[in-house]
Amino acid sequence: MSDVMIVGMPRSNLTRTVRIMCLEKEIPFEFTSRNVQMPGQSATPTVLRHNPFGKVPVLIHGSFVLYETAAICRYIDDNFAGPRQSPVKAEKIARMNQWISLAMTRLDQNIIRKFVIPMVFADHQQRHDPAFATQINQQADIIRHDLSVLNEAYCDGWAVGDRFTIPDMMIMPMLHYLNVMPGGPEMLDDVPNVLDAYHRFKGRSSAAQTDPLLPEQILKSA
Ligand SMILES: N[C@@H](CCC(=O)N[C@@H](CS)C(=O)NCC(=O)O)C(=O)O
Repeated sequence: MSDVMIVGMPRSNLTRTVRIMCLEKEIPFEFTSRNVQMPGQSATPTVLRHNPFGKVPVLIHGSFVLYETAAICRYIDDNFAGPRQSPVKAEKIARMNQWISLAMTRLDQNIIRKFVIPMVFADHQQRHDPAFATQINQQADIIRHDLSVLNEAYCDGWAVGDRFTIPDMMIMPMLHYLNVMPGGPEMLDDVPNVLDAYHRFKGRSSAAQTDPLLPEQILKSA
């Protein structure tokens, strides 16, 4: 039995990030969704016991409990043997930290929390409300802007040069969701460097092993 446990939801993009991290680092781990809330529901006592903010993923390593995706990824990279998932040179480390920060504070909000989740959970009435459509269209414009910035960053293959590192583990699962939303594939078609990285990500074993198996398109139209 492994002494590393990831607590999360199979379809949570951030839970997927830390599972990918463990796989890329080649460390054995267990993944559990037991007693974790369903999406959109209140945090369960189990999750709250591990994380007072009620969010997943949570890492349990022996008696050490850690929450926040970025902190978990850095902890795994720094404390386990296995292939290093971060660069070595100071400038590249700084660049990696810049993208980790942006992925967690901006991209996750703009793509997942303000675009994917509202569309997936909108009821029939909301979906036919012009104000909702306006809000989603405005959000799509923000995402297009963010993707155009990412496209420059991905000019050498990944967010930080030619190696798959921690920010890619954060960003690629977000793009997986974007790609199954109405208009998502078109947004990705406009950013060839990002699209190419996304295709290469899908070819990785860590991506295949954590695939949330989404339908090809979650919604027919917004
Ligand atoms: N800042 C947290 C955010 C975690 C987060 O938002 N997790 C989502 C799943 S991807 C969650 O727990 N949602 C369930 C809920 O809000 O009840 C991190 O980086 O780990």
